[in-house]
Amino acid sequence: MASFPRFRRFLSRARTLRGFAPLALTALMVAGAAATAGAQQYPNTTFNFTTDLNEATTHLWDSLIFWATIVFVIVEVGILYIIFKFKARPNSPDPEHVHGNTTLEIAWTAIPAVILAVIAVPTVRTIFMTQAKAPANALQVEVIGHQWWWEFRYPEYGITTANELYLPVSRTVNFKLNTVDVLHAFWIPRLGGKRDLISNRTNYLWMTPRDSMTLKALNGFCTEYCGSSHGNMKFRVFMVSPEQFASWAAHQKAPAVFGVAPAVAPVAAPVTPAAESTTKAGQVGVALANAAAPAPVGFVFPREKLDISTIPTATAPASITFPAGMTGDATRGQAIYSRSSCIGCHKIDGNPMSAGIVGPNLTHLASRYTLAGAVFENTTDNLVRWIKNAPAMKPGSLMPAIGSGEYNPAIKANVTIGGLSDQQIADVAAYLQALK
Ligand code: HEC
Ligand SMILES: [Cu+2]
Repeated sequence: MASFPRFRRFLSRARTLRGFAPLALTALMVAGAAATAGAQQYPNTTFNFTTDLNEATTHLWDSLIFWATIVFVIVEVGILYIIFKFKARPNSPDPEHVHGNTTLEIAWTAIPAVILAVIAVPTVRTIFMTQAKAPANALQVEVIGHQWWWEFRYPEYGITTANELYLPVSRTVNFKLNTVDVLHAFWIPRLGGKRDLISNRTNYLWMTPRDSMTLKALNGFCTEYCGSSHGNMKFRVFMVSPEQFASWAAHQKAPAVFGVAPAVAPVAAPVTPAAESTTKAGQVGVALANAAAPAPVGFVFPREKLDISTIPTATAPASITFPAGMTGDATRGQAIYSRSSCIGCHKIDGNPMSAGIVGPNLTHLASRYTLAGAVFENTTDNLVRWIKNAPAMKPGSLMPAIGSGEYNPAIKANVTIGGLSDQQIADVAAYLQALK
């Protein structure tokens, strides 16, 4: 049995550790402060209470950590006690040899089994919750993974867009996850759990963002390695009020306004000569109004509300040169675009020539903040360079180099036939920038 003097020696040794107490306390306080500052300092932290989904998983995590910490402390104290108490000392006799101890063995099997069983209850409950079917009135958003960008469709609104997701707060959103090529995984850390996009299979993920998320800009990521630009396959999430969402959706749903022919006046029914002049005048008025009416631009997430972490910082490589200050002409650009390879890969609603589905839908490109998997800011400088040589901007990009004379890795040669001059690229960029 433990002799009392030995225990006192143990204690006196422990006392020499007292000097470290202030240090340990400081470390604890720093850790605590960091955890509190989490949301601002770590914009992509997952431990939030911003949706029902992450509330459930964060609670589960917190309670598991709580119980695990208690177990950890008990075990560590036990280990330290035994180390000090039973260590070999001068003249101590050989320890007693034992062969098994049924009571102990049952205890150290049963206790962990009970702990695991207890932990399993909230775990399984949370798993069932996150795997359940979404409520029927949820907002459906189809998420389609492409190497290396995201397609988002809102079937309820007839919208197809890319890399930037608008979500109304306080309505459940049900993501339907598919991929056109390899595996990807969809993750918006601030809103909760990630889920894989698997070939030939449909996965779902749903959550209800809280009101407090209104006007927050968040980051989204691909979290399943999917090839050379996996790290460049990001997206943005703009949390908005239901009214703002309705305004955004109404505008996104409408075709691009630039370059769309004014509505043709209906063939006039036979009219009496007296009425004719006014009718004609009215028709002319209508046609002019259509041609000149400023495009009603729907709600766009306000720039000043963008979190700093959602503004891309990547810059185009210096190898893609472009004459400074060269400006383009949107009308000319529309014509060039409409007879270039672009139309085979991109869709612009309102431009009947442009019906490709290989690349992102460009109908309202100018209402987006980012380009190419949210890797670049949507600026003129980046846009012209992207059109000129996308693969040099983003390794592996499935959009080919289009600038005349640029190296196109897809064909291991420089672009000749069909290549665009810098002026033509500036024109095309001006056209795309008119697609608000
Ligand atoms: C062979 C198909 C193909 C052709 C041709 C093509 N693109 Fe692309 N484009 C893509 C793909 C794929 C992407 C997505 C690349 C990525 O982000 O990895 C893309 C991305 C873009 C983007 C960024 C869109 C966004 O939302 O991030 C713009 C702008 C663009 N293309 C414009 C053009 C223009 C203008 C032309 C013609 C001069 C053109 N593209 C020709 C396939 C193509
Ligand atoms: Cu990926």
